[in-house]
Amino acid sequence: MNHHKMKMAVLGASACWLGLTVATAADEMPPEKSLAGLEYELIGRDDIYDYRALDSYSEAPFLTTLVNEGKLPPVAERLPKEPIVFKTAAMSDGIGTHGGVFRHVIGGRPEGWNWMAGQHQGWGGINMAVQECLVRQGPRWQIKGEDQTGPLPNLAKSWTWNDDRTQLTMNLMEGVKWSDGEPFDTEDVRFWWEDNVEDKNVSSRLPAGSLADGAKMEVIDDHTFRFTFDKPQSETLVESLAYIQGCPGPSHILKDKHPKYNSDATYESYTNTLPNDLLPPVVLGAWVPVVHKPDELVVMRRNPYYFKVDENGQQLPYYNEMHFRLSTWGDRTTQAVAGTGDFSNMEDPGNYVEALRQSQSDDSPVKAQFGPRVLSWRLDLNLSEESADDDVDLALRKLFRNKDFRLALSHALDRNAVGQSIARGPFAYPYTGGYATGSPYYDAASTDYHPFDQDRANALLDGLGLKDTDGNGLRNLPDGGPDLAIDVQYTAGRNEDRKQLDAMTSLFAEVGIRLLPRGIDEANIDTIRTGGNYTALFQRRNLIVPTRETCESLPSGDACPYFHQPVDGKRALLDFEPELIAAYETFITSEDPVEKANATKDMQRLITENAYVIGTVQAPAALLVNKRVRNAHPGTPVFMYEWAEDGVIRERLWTPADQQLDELFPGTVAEY
Ligand code: BQZ
Repeated sequence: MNHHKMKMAVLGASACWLGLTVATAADEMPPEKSLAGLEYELIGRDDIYDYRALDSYSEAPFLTTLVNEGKLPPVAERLPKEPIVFKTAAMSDGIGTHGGVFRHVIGGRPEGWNWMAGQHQGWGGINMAVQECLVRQGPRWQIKGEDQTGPLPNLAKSWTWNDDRTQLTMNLMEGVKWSDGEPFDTEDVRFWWEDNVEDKNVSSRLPAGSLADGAKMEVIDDHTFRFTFDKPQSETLVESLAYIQGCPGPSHILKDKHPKYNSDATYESYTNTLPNDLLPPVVLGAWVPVVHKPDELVVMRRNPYYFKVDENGQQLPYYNEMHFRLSTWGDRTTQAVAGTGDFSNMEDPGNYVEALRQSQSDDSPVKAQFGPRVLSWRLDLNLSEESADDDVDLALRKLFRNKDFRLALSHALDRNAVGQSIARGPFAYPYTGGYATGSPYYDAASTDYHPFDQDRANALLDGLGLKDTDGNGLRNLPDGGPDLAIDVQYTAGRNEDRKQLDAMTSLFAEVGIRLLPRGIDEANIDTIRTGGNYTALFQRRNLIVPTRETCESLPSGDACPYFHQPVDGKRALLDFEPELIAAYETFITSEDPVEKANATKDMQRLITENAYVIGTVQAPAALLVNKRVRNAHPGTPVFMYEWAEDGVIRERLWTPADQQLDELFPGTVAEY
């Protein structure tokens, strides 16, 4: 069967120069076989939680002791007027009981506690255990289609639009407190926005100007604030205020450290003002870090001020303690399968066969079930000419900015071979960029596939005048330049990344291009990515929902995407980037579902036709949760609107008393 569909296209400049007639072909994606086996019932948007005052509240019993000793105010005073109330009917195992430990294993290391300045806490659910955000996306996987109108509320309990949708007024929960007992209010939100997001000197996760063109914020009162936009926006825009972009930090701690309020401070000192060994940080999250042993363990204790309860009035979370063993991502799966860890997003296809085999037996501590393909890997070429380090780098970036060059790389990839290099079997499916097939926005017909075709790759490279001038088997940069060698950084600790890079290195060598892979520490890869400090970067990225970590994949602001950043505010856009910017804008501004869907199809087409990134493969993932853990809904996907750590709603997980693990620090909470 031949799926190829030919289409005439405008001739590339290089092809004209050679006097060749080259038609670019839009190839269709090969048929996909899904491995997804998740089953669940869809529920209404308000079925998971609401906001209301209950007649009475209770707390983890050890907290009552602390209250009696005068160390904490009574629970009713620690909770907001109307806490978030998790509904029993939506809990797969029902109302829980306090106590015990939940054990995570992660491959990351906490960078620091100042997430407002872009620092991460080590990923794998540790960021999300300390940060709470204006709205929430994770649990949306379970919401039925007609209720998929936008994000779920969280710190912002409600919001309204003016008639022409140029103003968004958000109402914060009243009486929420930080883990040190100080009030959370609009001053924290103002500080987050004005002095972090909109301050270009701070590497906020929501880069300045990227929420929407000309967005401004004003405070109305202690619990009300308003965004004003240049153009009408849609409900979709509010999604951008979920994790990791819309999560305020403690202004009462941070303001004094910020250069705007402290003349002795610098932006560097501000970013590093909450180093990873300074504990406990002040958080809104369900657990507070109390111990950090580098490369070993982070221990967190329950936050006595957490603003959520169950329908019996029991304050959440149910677990008293959370452990994050600082190991490797591969070890996370190994330990979950062995039962020494409670949770893993199984995301290295190299482990799948063995993990599946072990989890089949009745006495296995975990069960594994695949979701759709949401993991996708790609090579990001740095498209910024302005930030090139030297002449060779500049020559490379000029090539990267050429569509024929990017397409040549893409056609040089035998994606089946790349996939088989990480795991034999049916897991990997080709990926040429854009939305992964598991995304609600994926459209196969708008996806340009780039089949493995070395002749085509060679013709494109020849067309660019890239010849092997010194006869060593590698093409040379133009004008008698050195060998065409591309330095590629990747996360050293991820086997699945390294194996793909090995396969890519030999495939690119076959068309005369050398890849020079350089493994980077998990702790540094993030700063390298967001700072655009690389020639090329190979990594797993999830473009599933376009409003999430948008700057990774789309030109949502002047300094986005990360792989095409300006220098001193200047950059030369590629010819299709304005169209991509327009498509994203339509997506966040339009209220017409058809227009929105077309905008995501446009994004998909523009990204893949132009090989904006060089995608390799995409694979499904499986979530592993220990069977002691209750309320882990069996339908939870590893990733959909957010990672499973958010989607599984950890504050609502529990373990029956007789199966609870011993706590390392029973009877204690963080002390300030
Ligand atoms: C999941 C996730 C939760 C970041 C990180 C990590 C960083 C990226 C990405 C994943 C880890 C886990 O992913 O691999 O399964 O637990 O943390 O946050 O790869 O390097 O920067 O985007 O989320």
